[in-house]
Amino acid sequence: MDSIVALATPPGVSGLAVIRISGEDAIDIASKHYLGKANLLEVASHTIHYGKFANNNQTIDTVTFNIFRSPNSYTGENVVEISCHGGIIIYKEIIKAIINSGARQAKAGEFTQRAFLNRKMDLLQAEAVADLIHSVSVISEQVSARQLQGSITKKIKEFKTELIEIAGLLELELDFSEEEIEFITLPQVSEKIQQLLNYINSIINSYSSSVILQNGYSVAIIGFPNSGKSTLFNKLLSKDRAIVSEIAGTTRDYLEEFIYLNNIPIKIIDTAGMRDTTDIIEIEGIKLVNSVIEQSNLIMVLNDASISNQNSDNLITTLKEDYPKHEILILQNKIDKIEIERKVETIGSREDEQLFISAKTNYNIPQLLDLIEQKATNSISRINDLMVNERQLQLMEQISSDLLNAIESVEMQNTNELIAVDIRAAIRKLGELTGDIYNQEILNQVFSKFCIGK
Ligand SMILES: Nc1nc2c(ncn2[C@@H]2O[C@H](COP(=O)(O)OP(=O)(O)OP(=O)(O)O)[C@@H](O)[C@H]2O)c(=O)[nH]1
Ligand SMILES: [Mg+2]
Repeated sequence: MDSIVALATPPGVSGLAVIRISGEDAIDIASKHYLGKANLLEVASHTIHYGKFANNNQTIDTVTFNIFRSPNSYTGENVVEISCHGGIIIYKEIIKAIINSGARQAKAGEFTQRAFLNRKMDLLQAEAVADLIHSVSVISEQVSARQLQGSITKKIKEFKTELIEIAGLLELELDFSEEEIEFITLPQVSEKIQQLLNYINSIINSYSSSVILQNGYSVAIIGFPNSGKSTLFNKLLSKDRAIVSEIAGTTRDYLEEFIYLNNIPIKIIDTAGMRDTTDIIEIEGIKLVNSVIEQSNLIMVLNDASISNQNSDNLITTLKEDYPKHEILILQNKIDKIEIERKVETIGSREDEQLFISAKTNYNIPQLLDLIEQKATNSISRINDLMVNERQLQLMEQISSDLLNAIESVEMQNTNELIAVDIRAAIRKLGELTGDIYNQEILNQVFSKFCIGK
């Protein structure tokens, strides 16, 4: 394959930058630019060579050439990694020179794609690489690292082997159907399939956890104008990010910021106050709020309890109707404004979860953060083996339905042939999952999410 080159580190001011070249001619191409003691064409794999990177006898930088020989490299091909000084000029000069000598600029994910094509890793591992690069939390990084080691692939391959065996036995019986030999009993078939089905379903169920780990657990602060949303937002972030004022309708757009609780990224979203309005900008803001709620994991309705602790009840009722699946937490704000005697009656009784706070004085804000942390932690508790992405989810759902069909087929006492059809369909999709079966479309889908240089 042709040789490709790209910057493997982020561009910008840094101590070092690493340029990676991969392909049959990688070492030949690099050696044309090396001024130093060794003969790069003959040096052993996994060795580092100090010297100058030169172009047309002009030194560009003092660098090291790190040599990896096929098949013992990331891509499985000959690989040279050139470590040069950081910055924005040097690496460009070096890449330009390498391209002039016969390599071409790598596309996004092309190094990892070659690693996959050379069987250095399967598709689930390749996807773990992308997840690792984009990891925003320790937990997702740990799951991706396990995935990269191939533990899930091993499990899936075991299940696949079992299914192939079952399908084989079922089909074999067809040849002997006259003699009524039974190689495997139908209850055995059902039980085996059920085991796999349970595993696949547990992974499907962990999808929402994966999404939360990747994008953050989203908490939307909703409420009437002036209830103190931006004040609370700033308190939760511990900085003055949003404008606070006594004028209703201060926040017109929405603002989002991340905090980390228990290593989970939490996206806090401050929104425009919800009310009937004719102000065109405010209407747009309120429309946006709906799209924000749609994507949030927790709705915190902030009520100005100094008006009344039931002041937002209409809003809460509407939210419950419009978003029946969303979790709602009611925050009774401005508790500092209420005298002690009234507090007792304000607390009242309510079936929804509620917390009394003062965004201004910080009253119960640490408790609120604890509560959010608890909810976020619960929401990701299901994740175990895999950071499930959309491609995997779709395949898993199809596999799940094939397996269910197979079990039903057994129960309906269908012919072995018919039962085997569903099992074969599941086997094929398991192959797509790990990348035993692939086509260009699947590869594009997987590798387009990578960055250039990986
Ligand atoms: N006493 C008291 N005042 C508060 C509290 N929280 C917010 N306020 C005040 O309430 C007013 C409105 O606060 P904001 O945070 O701007 O309210 P908002 O909900 O973001 O308002 P909009 O963006 O207009 O929808 C400001 O004057 C705040 O200082 C609180 O807990 N106690
Ligand atoms: Mg505001």
